[in-house]
Amino acid sequence: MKVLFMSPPARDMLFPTLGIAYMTALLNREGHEAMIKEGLNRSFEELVRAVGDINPDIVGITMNTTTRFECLKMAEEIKKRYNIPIILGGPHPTLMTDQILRNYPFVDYIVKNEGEYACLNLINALEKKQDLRKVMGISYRKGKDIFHNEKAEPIMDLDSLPYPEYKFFNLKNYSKNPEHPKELLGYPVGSIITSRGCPYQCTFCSSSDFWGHRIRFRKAECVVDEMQHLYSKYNTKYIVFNDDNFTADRKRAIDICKLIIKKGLHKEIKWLCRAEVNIVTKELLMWLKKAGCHLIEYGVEDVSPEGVKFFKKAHTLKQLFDAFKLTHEAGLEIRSYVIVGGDHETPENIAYKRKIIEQLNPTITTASLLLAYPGTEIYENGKKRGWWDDSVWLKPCIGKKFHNNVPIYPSKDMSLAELFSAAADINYWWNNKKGNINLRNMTNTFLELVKRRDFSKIFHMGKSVVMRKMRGQ
Ligand code: B12
Ligand code: SF4
Repeated sequence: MKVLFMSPPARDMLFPTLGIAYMTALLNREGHEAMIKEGLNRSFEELVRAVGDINPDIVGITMNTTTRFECLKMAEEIKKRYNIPIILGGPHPTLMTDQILRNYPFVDYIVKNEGEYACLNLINALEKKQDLRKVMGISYRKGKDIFHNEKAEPIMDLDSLPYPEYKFFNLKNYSKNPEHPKELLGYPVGSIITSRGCPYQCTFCSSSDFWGHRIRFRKAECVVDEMQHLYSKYNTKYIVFNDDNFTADRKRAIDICKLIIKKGLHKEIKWLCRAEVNIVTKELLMWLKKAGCHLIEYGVEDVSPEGVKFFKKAHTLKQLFDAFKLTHEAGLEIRSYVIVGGDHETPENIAYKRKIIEQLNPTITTASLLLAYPGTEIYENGKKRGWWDDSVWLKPCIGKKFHNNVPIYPSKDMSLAELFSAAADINYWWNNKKGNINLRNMTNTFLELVKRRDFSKIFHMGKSVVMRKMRGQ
């Protein structure tokens, strides 16, 4: 079958979308004709018109919660113009399957959770006109009825999957991102995922439910072969490891580093990864540095005992300090992710967070508002408290209660506008201090708010700039 995978229009992306690249590679290996039209730097009209030119048998769109309306609009238009069957996959359709099938008649199939084999089995069954009842991991509409099949088994041997197919991405388009190392701007950027699943259950995250609580790892050899493949075939000199926790198995992470060095790839490629502070050791960090890692991202989220408890983070303050100290000593840069908001959030807690960030001294800090994504504990909490219900996903979430089309989790002691200003303030304060203020990102946020006519946030953004100027920051 001729299958076209698509991502929605985007102006800025850090690296190519792995999910649709994996499925394209698998379908092609299994005898189908799969391809990708990516949304980066393409307009809505360009993407929809491409479907007419390519004339596929079926279109698959990758969708998360923030991109849901663009994806649905694309699906609707494609159906209207070409009457082609549509499959959706990704976090949002997995978590809100029934709602999507009931409300959007132009969506024919949803592939839930991990997509590779479920999608392949669906395409095979459609091609052979077989009964879909036996295809695990999918939901679908038949006439007026909606069917939800059994969940598919997780893929235990991730190394049996082919490498993601990159040839349909313009990898150079990702190379201009100011967040990437300056000396590598202009080189194609690659992304690799070496494990799936997460044993933790942070209250704001749906990742562990989506992929499973047991981590499935790829072998070190296979990971480094993929790096070699990206370098030899695409001249990729910058790679982002997209695992939720790249170092979850310390021995495997060190083995990957040793193999990178053995193959000499550390001289050619720079890379970054994400880790949890309670896992890293001096030895591990030393190997990461030697093997070309330049930046490690830690999910700090909050630092007070109340905050750590609210988010169900697994670390202590001591582990944070120890990990940051060792990481600095290893010569690695650090990005710390922090969250503003939660039942425990107060102006005093924010001041404490800032004080600890200063002591931890990361290279970059990214502070985000606490947003209630579907499938998370905080989303369910909010539902029980009557703050929102599932209908929130059906309409554009505009106004001060929302950010990026997702509800903001309210705090007792701070208004939503104060939370918004506090997050923007931390980002500006720390990143300005470290000399990495990114004008392009600030401008993009501003333009996005204008586009959504979110005047309350524009007001607070402006107010916080004026306040900073008055404080001489
Ligand atoms: C890397 C990453 C990013 C990158 C994006 C890179 C990119 N180009 O895709 C960056 C850093 C930019 C990013 C940004 C954001 N991200 Co993010 N991100 C991830 C992360 C860590 C890995 C994604 C990945 O590569 N996975 C590996 C591939 C193989 O999986 P996949 O793409 O999901 O695809 C599989 C299935 O979903 C499915 N599938 C996917 N698409 C399709 C399509 C079809 C047709 C089919 C059949 C199947 C299918 O099959 C695929 C193969 O198994 C995930 C967490 C995770 N572990 O997945 C979070 C995650 C996807 N991100 C998340 C969020 C919330 C965000 C942000 C909103 C954060 C923010 N506050 O700004 C933004 C949104 C950006 C945007 N506009 O979409 C959430 C999404 C939750 C949700 N309900 O949508 C996740 C799940 C993390 C979480 N903690 O909950 N993110
Ligand atoms: S935030 Fe990270 S550590 Fe926490 S559950 Fe999600 S993926 Fe796991």
